[in-house]
Parts: sequence; structure tokens; C-alpha cells
Amino acid sequence: MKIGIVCYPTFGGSGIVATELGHALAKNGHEVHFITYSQPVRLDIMDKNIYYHEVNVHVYPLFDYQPYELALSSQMVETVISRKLDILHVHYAIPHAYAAFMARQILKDKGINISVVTTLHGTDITLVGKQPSYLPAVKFSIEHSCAVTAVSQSLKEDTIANFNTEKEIQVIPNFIDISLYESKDRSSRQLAEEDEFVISHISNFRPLKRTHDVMQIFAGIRKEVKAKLILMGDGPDRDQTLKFAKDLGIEQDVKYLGKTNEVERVLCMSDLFLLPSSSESFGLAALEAMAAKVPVISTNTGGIPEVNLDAITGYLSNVGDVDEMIANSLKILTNPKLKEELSANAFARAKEFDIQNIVPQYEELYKRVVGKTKT
Ligand code: GMT
Repeated sequence: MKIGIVCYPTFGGSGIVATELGHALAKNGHEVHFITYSQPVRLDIMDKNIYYHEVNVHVYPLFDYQPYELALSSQMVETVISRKLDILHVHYAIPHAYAAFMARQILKDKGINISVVTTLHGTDITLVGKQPSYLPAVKFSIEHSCAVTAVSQSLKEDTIANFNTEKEIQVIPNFIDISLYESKDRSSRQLAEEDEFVISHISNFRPLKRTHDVMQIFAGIRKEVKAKLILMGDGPDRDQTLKFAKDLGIEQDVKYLGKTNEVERVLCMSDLFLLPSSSESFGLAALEAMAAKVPVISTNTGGIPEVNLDAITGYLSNVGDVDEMIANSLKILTNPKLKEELSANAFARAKEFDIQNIVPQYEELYKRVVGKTKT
């Protein structure tokens, strides 16, 4: 099949999922065409079945806001025609599902029927998409997609509630490639001294990630045991989060790695992963930690309980309950038997989300949808 993938090319989870899906589809013999405004960070352009088509936004000074959706729709039309694509799979509804609808209409005018699959990822539904200024357009473009998937049951329910829609939504959870973690070396722990625990956190440092809670949890842990906190990712709350570390007097034990491509390596050196978000449709970072055999201390919001299982693969607390998260962290770190048990369970749970189990679900869906539009 010839598949067009539209996503954000940045470090965000939806772009990572889209890119890894594209690689897996390419490996299975499909021709995969990425249509984005810059090369996705994890894209291996040397892969023989992978192609990249850049969306060029012509900047005109009259516009305060450049019309990205128009350029995206036009690039989708161009790529569908020139590469004879069978399907467009757009990740994150805003504005991708809307631009795909327009592309589909333009192509229809030219006698070409293209199928559009939209995958909902999170804040496109739970935060941004439900803003009154976007809601009608997001609801319309979801309802006019040929098929819609959500990355968790929780996100599916939020979509139905926020958009009051009867559109069928298939849950296809996010995935990891477990083989990437199996081969990683766990012995070297360059990030900390031998007698220190390694606690990690990855996010886009947005307010909903509650990175101040990350700091407070770590400060609580640090009071009782020797540890280092490793932070990965970047975003608007970065500076104030690092300043908060200073205020808490834990600055020397916090290492900020920024946008690193060493995520798996760092996770494999970790003892505990923190994800105290106030909203999370899935929590891909938690799943990545679990694949690295790391127990997760998280909140119980959104789709996180579908990934991290309370008292089995880690612990879940109410949003903002920093004290409980500190207590649970210390329970794990000071009890080697419990830590070992949780990390084995985390790994076993992560295996259920292995790419091998999830990608065929997308392939099945593509076959169904293309079959419908081609008849
Ligand atoms: O929704 C966002 O904030 C961004 C989005 C992204 O592109 O990173 O994250 C969402 O999608 C991820 C991949 O499906 C999920 O693992 C994240 O839980 C989800 N983020 C939120 O729901 C906040």
C-alpha cells in the first residue's frame, strides 16, 4: 500500500508515534510518504520505503498568521496525485484532519477518491480542540474522516463527550519497539554515582506536565535517599522548573539533558520514572519507561491507568498529591524486592504494547477503509 502520513515533526508523542508507525509500515513493505513542514526528528530518511515531502508555507507580510492548512492541503493533493497514494493517515486532529478533508474534496473534483484516517492523540481533544474557536471545525473534520482512531479508551470517551459525536472511534493504543530496550546495556550508569538512585522524567515541559510536582517529588525522595533526577525534553516551563530546583536546594542533583535522542539509554539506567501530569491521554513516556523495566509513579488521570497499573507496574495518585507520590517512590526505592517485582511487571505489561501487536491493527484498518472508498 502507498500511505501518506501527516504529523507534527517535533519531539511530541504524536509525532514520535507517527514516525515509528511509518518505519514499521515501511519495514512491512509499504511505501510511506511523510508530509510535514520539516523532517520528523526520529525519521530515518535512508530507509528505502520512506519518502519525505516538505510543506512549504509561502510567507506573505499581509498575513499575521500564515495559512499553513492551505499549504498542507495543497501538498497532500500533490503527493496523492504524483505518488498515487492509497490512503492519508493524519496524526493529531488540529489542523491535520481539517486539511485532509479539504485535500479530499479537491481530489474528488479531479475524480480521485482518497481515504483519510485520523488518529486522535490528546490535547487535540482534551484541551485545544474543545476551545469554542476550534470546536466546530474539529468536530466536522473528525466526523468526515473515513475512520477515526484514539490512542486510549479514555480519549475515545473524552472525544464522544467533548464533541457530542456518534462517530465510530476505534481504540488503537500507542506502542513501543520492545527489541530496542532488550538490547540496551543496563550495567553502565554514567549518570549517577554507584550509591545513587536514578529518577527520570521526560516531557514537553508544558503546564499540564506539572514539572514543579516532579521537582517536589524528587526533593522529597532526595531528603531520604541519595539520588539524581534526569530531565529530558524541552518546553515553555523549562526555565522556571530548573529555577525551582535551585529554590528547593536540589540543583546539584538535577541533570537536564534537553531534547536528547538517548531516551532509551537513559531509561535503561533509571530506577524510577515520574509522570505527575494533570492530563494525559495515554502517557507514551510512561510506556517507554516500563519497556526499560522502570516502575512508574504517575497520576491516575486520562489514559494513564490503561498503561500503568496501580501497585503492579508502579503507583498512581490523584493529580497534585505530591506527598503520596513521594511516599510511593520511597516505598519502591527502599524495598529491593518490591522494586524488582514492579520492574518485571512493568516490562511484561510493556510487551503487550509491542509494535508487533499494534501495527497490524492499523494495517487491517487501512485495508478496510481503502476497500470501502475504492468500491
Ligand atoms: O497532546 C499533546 O499535548 C501533545 C501530544 C504530542 O504530540 O505529544 O501528546 C499526546 O499524544 C501522545 C501520543 O499519543 C500521548 O502519549 C500523550 O499522552 C498525549 N498528551 C496528552 O494527552 C497531554
